[in-house]
Amino acid sequence: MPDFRLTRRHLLASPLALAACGSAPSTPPLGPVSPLKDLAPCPVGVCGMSGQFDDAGWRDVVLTHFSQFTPEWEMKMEAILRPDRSLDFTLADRCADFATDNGLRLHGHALVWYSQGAEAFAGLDRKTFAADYDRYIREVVTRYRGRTVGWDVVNEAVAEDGDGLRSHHWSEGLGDIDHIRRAFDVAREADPESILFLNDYNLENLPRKGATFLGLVDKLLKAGTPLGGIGSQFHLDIDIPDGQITAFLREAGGFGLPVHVSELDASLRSDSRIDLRSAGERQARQTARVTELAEAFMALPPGQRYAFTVWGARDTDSWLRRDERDDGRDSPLLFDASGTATPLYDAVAGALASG
Ligand code: 9MR
Repeated sequence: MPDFRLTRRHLLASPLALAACGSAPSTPPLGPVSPLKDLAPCPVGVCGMSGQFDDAGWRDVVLTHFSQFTPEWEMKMEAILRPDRSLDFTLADRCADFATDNGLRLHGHALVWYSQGAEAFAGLDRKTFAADYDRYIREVVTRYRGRTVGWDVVNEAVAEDGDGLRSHHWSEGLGDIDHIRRAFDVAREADPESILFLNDYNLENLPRKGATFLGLVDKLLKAGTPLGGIGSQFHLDIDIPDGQITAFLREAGGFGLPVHVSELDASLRSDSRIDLRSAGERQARQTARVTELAEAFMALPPGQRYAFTVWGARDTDSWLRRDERDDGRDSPLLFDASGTATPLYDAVAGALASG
């Protein structure tokens, strides 16, 4: 059996690694690259949508490189919850079957999210609101019991600017902290094995938000909530100061819980900012930040590395490419439209292989 593992030496000698050091890449990488899932000593995840299951190019990238699957939207209320609060599992089942049929670990995403479920729960008396909230969580988690390794139980609980928690229909109906505790308790009762995550974004980017999030983790644990894992999305800002990602991950790891890099992508777009840097300079910055993230993840004790998940297989699969500001050139992921490795592949492969 040939040994496909990438060594650090191999990566440092590659044109893409040179690009990361500041020189322009001379040629794109040639030929197939090593499967990420074979290089990494931990699960490597990807999100996907049921509409992609018949796309041969997508399947090839996903089944070659990844060992864990997060449904991009089919396990959210938008797919499962009908207006009368009955449940429709058609698409969620399709995703669970895709994972099972292809030997991928399944990560459930997401039970309670401030941005979903408001219409179906509007105008209910408190008793019905609470009962249907519990029922939703119980039925969804029970249906996939034994199939999910973990669930994002509450997604994006912290306020945008990090000043406390968000206010929304769930917090108004059941209380700020109480709706969170309740969701974890019901999920735990429905599935004693699945690891239950609190998941959020911009935690590395806004230290204040990171601190509020970790404060919430602490508070929940002290209150006996069955929170079992920390999910940090990492929709990365490539201009985040050096060291900030490492600092956040180190602190998050301090709880001793499994940590999930749950939705990595790194847009090259500058949006409203005036950016005079060349494309090469921005790419070098992007590669450096993703390298820092992957290395900081690998610095966690092995038992705490739940998974390193990217939010899409190919650049063209990214939600960022569906944004109206997109110019069709953003490359936020590890593979391009044709399934060829981007510089981010090397960044991630190098760090994961070193573990
Ligand atoms: O990428 C997802 C997109 O396809 C969905 O339409 C959208 C709404 O369900 O959610 C996107 O994923 C989000 C994730 O669930 C939570 N963190 C932010 C992600 C990007 O918006």
